[in-house]
Amino acid sequence: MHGRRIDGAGDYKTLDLLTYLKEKNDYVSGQEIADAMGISRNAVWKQIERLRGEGVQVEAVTGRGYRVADESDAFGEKSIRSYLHTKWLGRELLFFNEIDSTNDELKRRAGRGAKEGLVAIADIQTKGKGRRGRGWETPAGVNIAMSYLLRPDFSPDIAPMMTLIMAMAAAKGIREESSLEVRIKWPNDIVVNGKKLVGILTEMTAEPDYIHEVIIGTGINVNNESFPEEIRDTATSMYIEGGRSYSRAKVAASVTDAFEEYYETFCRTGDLRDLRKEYDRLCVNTGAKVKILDPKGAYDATAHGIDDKGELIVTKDDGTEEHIYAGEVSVRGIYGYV
Ligand code: BT5
Repeated sequence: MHGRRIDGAGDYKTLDLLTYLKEKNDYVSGQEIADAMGISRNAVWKQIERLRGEGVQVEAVTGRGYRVADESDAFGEKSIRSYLHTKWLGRELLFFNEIDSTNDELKRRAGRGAKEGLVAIADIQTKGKGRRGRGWETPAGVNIAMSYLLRPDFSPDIAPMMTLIMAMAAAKGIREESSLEVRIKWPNDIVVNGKKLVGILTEMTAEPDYIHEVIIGTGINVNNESFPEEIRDTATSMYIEGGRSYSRAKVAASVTDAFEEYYETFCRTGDLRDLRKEYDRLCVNTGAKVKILDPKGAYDATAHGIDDKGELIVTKDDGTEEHIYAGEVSVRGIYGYV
């Protein structure tokens, strides 16, 4: 159904040096690396320099060889790849120290025929985008800005469901790498302690009945120690909530692993029937009182979770049931920012 590239994982010659060094977990001589990977000593040295450029601390001891000392701060193509377990998503992975917006970069590449599964990740975004023309802060050295290029074989009305799947993947990946109680605020914000940790922006190019591409962009606040004045009360980071720093490479890889798995489940049916339960479990609105900000007038209701299309099922105080598609939903008394 999808034009996916499924790469074999095991070819030693293309195996990442970082993965190799981590598996060895001890000093390995330059010659041994060169033999194992089928490359020259000079190429080994160049790859080690690249890893160091990504922030991986590679120790070199005369007579013993190389060893990975510390990679917790590393964030780059090699370090992310070394944690990634996907079959097709991110097998082609672009890393940028600085870019305008990872969504915009994928849009440019999609226009030139880039394939489904391409992932772009950046350290800094100079024009990070939020929804409806808003901006997204992506300062140096602390955030993950990550976008996926997808070409689903479904009608364009599935796009909102893909955003919900992204929210699930972000929540799952972050939970796997931390003990943080992250929750989804329907439809797609990720919150901890009532503050926003992750933002998602889905953009689609489509004909009325055919999708050219869907680009899903995710911004994750990982190691931010503080935020600009305007968002200080509403934004948070894994560092602020967890009291320690986290490996951005690991978080990015875990989220991407989770997305591929959820997305494949979604593709089997073209809706969320097999993911609803999991979504509801992660969603902070399930069972909670919500205020529906309907353009025709706001009203109070109780949320029960999502339906197969990702719409929020609510009952009004008079007992009637509604399925909320568009419009904003706020949860009373829980969030500082709504
Ligand atoms: C979003 O918009 O939450 C979607 C953000 C998507 C960002 C990703 S990063 C990778 C990809 N490339 C892009 O260019 N974008 C995507 P929205 O719900 O409109 O929230 C934006 C609002 O959140 C802003 O107006 C600020 O008030 C606030 N904000 C800005 N930066 C923030 C941050 N880092 N953390 C929390 N809140 C932030």
